[in-house]
Amino acid sequence: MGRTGEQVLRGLAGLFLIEDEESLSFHLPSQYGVDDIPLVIQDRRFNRDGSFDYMSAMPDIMMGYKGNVILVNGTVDPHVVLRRQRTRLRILNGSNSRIYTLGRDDGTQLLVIGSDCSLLERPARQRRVRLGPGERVELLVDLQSNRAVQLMSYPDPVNAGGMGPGMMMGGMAGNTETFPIIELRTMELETANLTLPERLIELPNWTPGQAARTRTFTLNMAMMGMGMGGMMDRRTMDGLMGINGYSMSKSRINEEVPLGSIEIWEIRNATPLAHSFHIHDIQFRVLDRDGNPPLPNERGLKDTVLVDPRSAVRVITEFADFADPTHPYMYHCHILEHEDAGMMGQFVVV
Ligand SMILES: [Cu+2]
Repeated sequence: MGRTGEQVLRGLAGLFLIEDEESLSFHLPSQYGVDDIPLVIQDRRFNRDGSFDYMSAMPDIMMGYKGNVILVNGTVDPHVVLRRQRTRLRILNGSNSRIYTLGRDDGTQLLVIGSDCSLLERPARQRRVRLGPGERVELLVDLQSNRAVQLMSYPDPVNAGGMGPGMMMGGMAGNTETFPIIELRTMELETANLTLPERLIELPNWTPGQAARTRTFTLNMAMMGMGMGGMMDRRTMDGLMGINGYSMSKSRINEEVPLGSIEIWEIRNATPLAHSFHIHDIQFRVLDRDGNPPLPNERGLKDTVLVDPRSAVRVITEFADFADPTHPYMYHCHILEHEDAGMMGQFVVV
C-alpha cells in the first residue's frame, strides 16, 4: 500500500483474458497473437542508463506520473504484423496516470465491442475512444492488404490543459499531444468474415428506481500553492488526497453496503483534473455524466470510469455476493500516484 505507482511502473501490470460460452458463441477473432492481440499501453521516462525514472516530484504526484516514451507490452516503438483482415485488440491502459484518446490515423472509425468487464450489448462505431488509467476496451480493426494503420493517441478533448501555467512540464506532460501507440502492419491478408451480430450479450439493466440509495464520493486534492485549498475540508482531510475528506486508512471502513442491495454511486470531481475511479468487488454500469448518457464504449460492464474535471458520474450496481464483515474492498482513483497519496477508501458488504 502506498507504493502501487512504483510497483506498476516496474512491471506489475497485466491482463486476464476471460471468455465464456456466450462470448465464444459470436466467433470473434480469437487466435491469440494472430488475430486476437492484447495491448498494454504504458508511458515511461528513462534515465541515461536506461533505468526507469520514477521521480516523486510534486507534479508527478499532483498530476500523476507521465512518461515521454510510449511502451506497448513493454516495447518501445512497437508494431505488429497482422495476417487477417479483421483483428481483435484487447487494450488496457496500464499507465500510471495518462489518459489516451485512441483513434485510427486513416480516419476509419473504431469498432468497439467490449469495455472493462464485458462485451457490449451491440457493437459501436466511434471515431475516438478515451481510455483512463485502468480502463479497458476491446476493438475490432478491419485492415486492407499491404496498408499499415497507426493506432494513435489524439489530444484529449476534455482534459487537455492540465492545471495551467507552471504545472505543465512541456512535451507529453499533459494530454495535448498526438502520438502513435502502435503500428498495425499488414501483408497479403487472409480474408475474414466481416459481418457482426447486431446484438452481442444481454447485460443487467439496473434502473435508478431499483436503487436502495445513492452514495456520493467527492474526490479531494489539496491544491497546494495554487490558491484552491478551499476545495477541501481541512477539518477532516487528513492527507494530500482523499475521498469525502478522508485519506485511505487501513483502520477505517468508510462504507457498509448491505448484501443484495442495488445502489447508485455518484462520483463528484471538483478538482481541475480528470480522475479514473475504480471499484473493487463489483462491476457497474454507467448511468450518466452530468445527466448525459455515457458514450457507447462505456455501455458495457465496467469497474473503472473517468470522472472529468468539475463533473459528476453516476454508476449503478448490485452488491450480490462475497459478503464479509471484516475484509473490505477498496475504491480508489486509478491515477496511481493519487491512490498512493490516499485517494482511496474501503467498504464492506454485510
Ligand atoms: Cu485521481
